Amino acid sequence: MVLQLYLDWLSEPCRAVAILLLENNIEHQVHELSVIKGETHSDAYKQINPVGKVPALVDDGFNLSESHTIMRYLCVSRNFPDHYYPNDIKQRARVDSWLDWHHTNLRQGAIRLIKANIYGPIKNLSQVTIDESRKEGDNILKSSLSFMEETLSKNNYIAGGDQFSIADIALACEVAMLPVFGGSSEGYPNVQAWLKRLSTEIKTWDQANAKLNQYLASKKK
Ligand SMILES: N[C@@H](CCC(=O)N[C@@H](CS)C(=O)NCC(=O)O)C(=O)O
Repeated sequence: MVLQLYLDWLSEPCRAVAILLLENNIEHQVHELSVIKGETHSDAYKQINPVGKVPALVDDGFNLSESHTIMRYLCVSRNFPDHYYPNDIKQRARVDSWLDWHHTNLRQGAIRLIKANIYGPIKNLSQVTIDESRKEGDNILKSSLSFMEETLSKNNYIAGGDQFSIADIALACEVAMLPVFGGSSEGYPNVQAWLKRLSTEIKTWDQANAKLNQYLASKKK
């Protein structure tokens, strides 16, 4: 059976996994769910991923969640070109380090802005909660983007090397998503140049980001 991928195209970790599959021409079947409509919490989906989040991958009866783990699993099990997840133990550790950093830094800032600006109004959160969340999110994003900016002033790719890795894919998907919930990479020229470079080097970037771009365009109207 071909790989089964459960995703919402508006979700950063989902697009990162999808890009990896698309770039490597790996046959897979997509099952679309809407996070905002709560579709990841249905009993049926919880059979796939009990945590109730996307993405999830099913490989011949083997269910896997967590985007970074899925990406590492795909790189190793499908023997993707070395630059995605290098075999050299130190280069690989550098990629892992940025993936871990992503979920404890940049993503934490994004999560707080999502809470303030997207879920705040939908879930009727108090103004105090919204303001606190927005302030925390802005502060975390500022320190995260500054750290990326400094790194990218020395390297073309976040974990070094001369080609992008899965750490670039994960982080680029997050940075590209920031405007959806009121964040921005403005004022970080090296981050913006890196994102632009990746959006051309990743051949399927536009395909994977089509729904996000549609959503952003509809918000501008
Ligand atoms: N650490 C997880 C995060 C997954 C995640 O937060 N997914 C969100 C969409 S971006 C989700 O499914 N949320 C559904 C919910 O929390 O109700 C990963 O990298 O896969």
